[in-house]
Amino acid sequence: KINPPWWQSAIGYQIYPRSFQDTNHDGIGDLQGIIKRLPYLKWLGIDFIWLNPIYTSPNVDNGYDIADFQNIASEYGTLSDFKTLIAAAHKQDIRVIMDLVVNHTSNQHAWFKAAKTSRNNPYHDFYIWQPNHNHQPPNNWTNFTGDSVWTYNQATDEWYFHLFAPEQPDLNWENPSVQTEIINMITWWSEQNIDGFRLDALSHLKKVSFETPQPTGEHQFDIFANNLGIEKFLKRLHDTFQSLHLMTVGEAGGVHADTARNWTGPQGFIDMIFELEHQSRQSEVPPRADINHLLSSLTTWEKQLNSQGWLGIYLENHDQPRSLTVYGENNPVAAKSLATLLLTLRGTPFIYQGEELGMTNMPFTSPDQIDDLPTYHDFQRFKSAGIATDLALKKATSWSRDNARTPMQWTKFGFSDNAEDSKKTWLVTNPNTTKRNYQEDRENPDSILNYYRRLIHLRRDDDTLKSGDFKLITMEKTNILVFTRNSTDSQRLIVINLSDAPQTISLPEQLLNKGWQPLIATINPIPEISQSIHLQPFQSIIWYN
Ligand code: TEU
Ligand code: CA
Repeated sequence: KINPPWWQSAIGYQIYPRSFQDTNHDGIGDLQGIIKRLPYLKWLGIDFIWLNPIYTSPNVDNGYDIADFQNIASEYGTLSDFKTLIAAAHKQDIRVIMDLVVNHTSNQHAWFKAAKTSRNNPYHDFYIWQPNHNHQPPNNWTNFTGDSVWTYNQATDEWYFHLFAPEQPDLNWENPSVQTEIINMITWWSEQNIDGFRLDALSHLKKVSFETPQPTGEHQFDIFANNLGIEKFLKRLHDTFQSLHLMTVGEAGGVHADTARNWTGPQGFIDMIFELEHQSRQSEVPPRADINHLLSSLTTWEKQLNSQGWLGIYLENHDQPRSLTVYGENNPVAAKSLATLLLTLRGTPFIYQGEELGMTNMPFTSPDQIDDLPTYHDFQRFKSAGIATDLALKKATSWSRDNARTPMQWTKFGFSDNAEDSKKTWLVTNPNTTKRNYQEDRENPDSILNYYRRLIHLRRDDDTLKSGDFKLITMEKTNILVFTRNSTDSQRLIVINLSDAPQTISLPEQLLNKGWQPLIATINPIPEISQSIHLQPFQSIIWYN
């Protein structure tokens, strides 16, 4: 038997550096803060961390608009702090992966500043341009932020292309010099001893012909994802990562389970894939995601990738509202059931900072509290449609990315140690930090945090949970998932109730009399295994044999 690569038996933790831990009282999280919390991550049982972008950036999109790929934003610290962080993490056997944002740069990047000055500038062809005719954008495509993909540039009398904000011009991957520059940059980071990359917006690198009509409705963005020809770019990146021994997890919006085998698996371009299909997108008040959609897409991916590829499993990240709010109506027991789902599927689990504390969406009370630009634009759109301020704010923020970005709740003051500091954080602290925070929850054996920790350690020591096959047993009841994980000589039976009602499920004949022993549950006592099992609201259970 070949030993699996390290990342297949690892548990990941996503850090949003801006909100993780402030150490110099400026209201912004920093690298020293991450160093300070490494012992916590060790205690929790984490194997590696993924850092959202910490590069020099004007922060139009909180670091996803990079002005200098090879420098650390001064509010986070220095390159020397970064080296200290890597060394300290490695000393504790915690690996570090960075965010690689190469679909676009900031418009403040030296390349773009040069590119926009003249059609003859050597950097002009680093970006994507179309000539100007009658002051009309070259086509009518809408980008991911809801605006035109085109912005006019006076100096060259051209339009440049951007899938995100106008301050994030897309790189021209057809240009071999762009590829070479990016590969040099990756190599440089590898020399700083990092262990891998999360690849941002990876499926969007290849653009289709600008004559292509844009579909409407749910397929609107299909023309931006996984386009024919992307293989060339991915192959070149793959060869680089492979030669540098860097692990990769690629964000692959618009890639579907049936075609994902080209992406991950033995023949794939990346080690793991972040699929985006299980997410719900809506702006309801209060925000409620479709749990059956979550469970059915996750199981579709699990079945499709069994033994042929590897998923990065996540329920939260910096782009999504808090899972406990959208799937669990803020009921603390639901957080434990969500933890059970996250940590028992086949794939590498990624915990997003604060998820393990049961952090919830932020109850925004004023438009000044909004940071995320798309959220602010939504708010203005609702207002100009005549919706009253209060409701417009609720609608714009119920699904906002800001919900996941509020400061980490270490103490009753959030990520600060005192009341004064906690008043001037870059983004508001959720007021429920007074009741739900690390300091209190670590001492409470029944806390969400301690349930996470037990489950994490259980998975770490369990080869069947780490690498056994996934087999769906049933999903026929609303908001309930039953599956097994199977290795040659052992099985795990996992029952997850994500409904707020008591439920009775029936097990198929072939699963009875298997010598099941209870392992852990979100609520005790654990019922006996029989043809029918009664579950309490949000009760989830793991058995082993
Ligand atoms: O998000 C990318 C993203 O969500 C889209 O590319 C997605 O594939 C598409 O909406 C699917 O329909 C990443 C980061 O996670 C996000 O924070 C950044 O704002 C964005 O890229 C731009 O860099
Ligand atoms: Ca700071």
